[in-house]
Amino acid sequence: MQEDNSEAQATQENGSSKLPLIPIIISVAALLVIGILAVTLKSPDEKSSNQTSQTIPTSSSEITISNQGFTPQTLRIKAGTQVTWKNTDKKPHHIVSDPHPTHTAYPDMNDQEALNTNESYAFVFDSAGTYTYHDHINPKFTGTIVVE
Ligand SMILES: [Cu+2]
Repeated sequence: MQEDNSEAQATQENGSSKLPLIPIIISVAALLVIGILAVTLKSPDEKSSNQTSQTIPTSSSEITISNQGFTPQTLRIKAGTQVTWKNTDKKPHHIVSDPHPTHTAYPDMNDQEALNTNESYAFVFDSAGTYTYHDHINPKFTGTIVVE
């Protein structure tokens, strides 16, 4: 007898609880649709903000190396500028930070190997400061980059 009563109560509870489920399912489905729409609409913005947060240079500047040395010898740039050294000489040149021969002042900007003819090396200067460098193969060739 008691079992019958509990079953009846259970079915009643189930029956009565099924009715409010429908509006809940509808509202959850609506929230899901809104959420999916929000994500799909937001995703282009997130992609573009990710791109700007990467170390993409704001501008670029080129220095040439010839048998006369670096041109320009002193370069003024704003932080975030990418500097590209291009070797226009017949002989190789190796871009490294001062001092010679340890290159410890700004090791991040040291090129790993020398540039042969028409090869180039690029480095982005993110922080303000005065950076002096030289050609490790011919240390008389020196240059300065002033980052503002
Ligand atoms: Cu050196």
